[in-house]
Amino acid sequence: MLTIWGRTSSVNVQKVLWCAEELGLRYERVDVGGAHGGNREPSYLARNPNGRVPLLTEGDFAIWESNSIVRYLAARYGAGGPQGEGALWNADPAERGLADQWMDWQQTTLAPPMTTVFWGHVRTPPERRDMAAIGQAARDAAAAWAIVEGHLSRHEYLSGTRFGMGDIPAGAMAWRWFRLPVERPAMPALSRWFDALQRRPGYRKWVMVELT
Ligand SMILES: N[C@@H](CCC(=O)N[C@@H](CS)C(=O)NCC(=O)O)C(=O)O
Repeated sequence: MLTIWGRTSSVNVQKVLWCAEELGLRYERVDVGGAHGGNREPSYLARNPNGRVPLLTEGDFAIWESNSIVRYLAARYGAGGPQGEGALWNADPAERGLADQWMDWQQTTLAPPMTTVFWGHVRTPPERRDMAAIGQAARDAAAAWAIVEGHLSRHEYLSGTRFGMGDIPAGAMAWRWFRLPVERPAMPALSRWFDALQRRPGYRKWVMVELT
């Protein structure tokens, strides 16, 4: 049985839950992290020494880091086609490499400013907000989204011609971008992609939730 460990308010947990829905997987979920705690327990740390969520376990196998979990699920359960292709997985090394690129980029470039904006507006009381830092992060995030806009003005999806694993990490963050009270420069291709994501049942179920 697949078990996804993590609170549903975490964007990194949302990626994994959305991915599992895309693949039509059966899984159980356990609330861990935030107010639920549990992620500093020795039994949890034994499987995820990083002490963060999400964690995915499958029997004795344990894997953490959200994007690695998405890759694992896509490769294991979404690659059953005759050419090794599948629902989320592209067998062609070049096309899969581009999906990997967007996944790594989400972690390294998009997530830092988005995290500052999200925490500033959603998880920090108004009197304690550093508005200068939040404003700068919002501009940095807008510059990062402009890179996505450039790609999406030439391609249907981040993963290429069809939806794939490369769309999941940035796609999960897009919901926050369009909900947060920030100035968003017009990005028509980004909006078109975001509209398409909102029609996906797994996205609706796990990502399109109130920001908390
Ligand atoms: N790079 C990691 C980041 C994991 C992470 O920072 N998770 C946060 C939630 S988004 C966490 O565990 N926070 C502590 C907590 O929830 O108690 C990943 O993508 O999985």
